Amino acid sequence: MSLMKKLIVVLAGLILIVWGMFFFMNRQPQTPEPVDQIPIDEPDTGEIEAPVVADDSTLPIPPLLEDTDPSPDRAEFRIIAQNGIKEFVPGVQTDTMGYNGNYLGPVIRTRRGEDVAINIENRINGEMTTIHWHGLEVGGEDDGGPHSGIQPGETWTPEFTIDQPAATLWYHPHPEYNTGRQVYKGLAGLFIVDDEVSDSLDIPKDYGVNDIPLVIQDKRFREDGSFEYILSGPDIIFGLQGNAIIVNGEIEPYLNVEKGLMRFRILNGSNASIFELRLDNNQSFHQIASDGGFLEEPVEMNRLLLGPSERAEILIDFSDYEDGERVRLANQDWNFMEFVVDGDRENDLSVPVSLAEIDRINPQDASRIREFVFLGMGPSVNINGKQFDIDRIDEVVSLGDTEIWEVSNQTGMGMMGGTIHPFHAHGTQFQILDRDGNPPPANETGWKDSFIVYPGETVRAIATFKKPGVFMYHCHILEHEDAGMMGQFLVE
Ligand SMILES: [Cu+2]
Repeated sequence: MSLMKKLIVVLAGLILIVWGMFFFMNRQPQTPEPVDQIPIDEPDTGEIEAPVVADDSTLPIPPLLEDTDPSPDRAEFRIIAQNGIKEFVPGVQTDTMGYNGNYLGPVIRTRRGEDVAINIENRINGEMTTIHWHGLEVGGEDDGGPHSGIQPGETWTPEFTIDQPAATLWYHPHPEYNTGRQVYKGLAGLFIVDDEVSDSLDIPKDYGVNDIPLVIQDKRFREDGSFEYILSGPDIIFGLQGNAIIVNGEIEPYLNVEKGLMRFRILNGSNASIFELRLDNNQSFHQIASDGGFLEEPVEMNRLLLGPSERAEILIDFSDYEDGERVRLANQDWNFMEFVVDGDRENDLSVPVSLAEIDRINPQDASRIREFVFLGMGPSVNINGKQFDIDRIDEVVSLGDTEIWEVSNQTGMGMMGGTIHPFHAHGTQFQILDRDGNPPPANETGWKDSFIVYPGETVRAIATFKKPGVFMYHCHILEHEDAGMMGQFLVE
């Protein structure tokens, strides 16, 4: 970067910091707010009003993508990234993007040990994209980071073997500077891995019936019911937060559920918002899986915190409800989805006592501790003092080594509390050792590829780096990532 550019970045950063300070006084950062709490004087985003919400919108279930290879050991899939138009509010059109459709994409479902080939064609008008398999343990060549650009009209075909436990992963674009916009417009989908453990567990497994994907995102709708990716000053600091929550692309939908145990595979697919999920009657539920697979045993909770890109599978028991009874899913006190109990459909499944064995990585096996420090604010966000440079490798890890990654968030230190940053690294799954020296909560004791780091906090996570190549580590607030809060590590 030239000196002039650096000066401009620093100056812009200072202006935004002052601006940001005013917003901190009026606004709880990081979780989206219902429309009626959004300050009416928020700049640059147009008039924000509640979109007209249809009260009869059912939850769309993303289709399972067809495997066109007849062999049981091999799968071949076809994905087309394309422009679309979607009416989130009836009669009002929003320009969107989707995979094989107008918004979001189908679910890619694979098995451990399977050889997979995926043909991804870019039909987006005049725009490069990439497709990253978030949470998948594959080599850097197939990972779909910023180096794997697919130009318009081109097709990219990564091939890899599924080599990890059953999990709910996802896929999304990862082009340099443009990830936030492409994801916001709708490019994202779930990637499910099955294995013998997921087969053998006595839990809801009927996809779309009692095993339900929930891709939860917030969008900032304008008064007319459309949305655009336009960043205001606070968005550059906090990331873009919406005034409506959509699930699988539908505003505040409802779902008929079995009178019994239901399984939900939840992805926080928002650009920047952290969700604190609960049922409106405070009924407890059980988390059974985190980002990279099943927990050892179910964790009972009545509030689930999920940062951008984090996943959780949960079981909710609806067996005590009457036919037609309604329970709402809320982000804090904001109900955004409704479950309607269908007394004609029952199951008698119960929450298992144990789920899966997880081989604990021994900290003694770590060859080194590597430090990552989140710093800066707004356009100056960085890791270890460096902003992303696609031509620079920041860290080199020996293939097969186990390392402890110590991630600390020193943004805004001594100023105003800083901002939360969710850390994500590609190509591997971590086990969290501790948060500020304390054991992680029970639902963070399984495999994790993304974890929230609070201002002032240090999280230590351990991983074995089994796949070679160049990978990204970054903040998963997409506006921060696009601003340069990202680095590269080479495993060789
Ligand atoms: Cu961040």
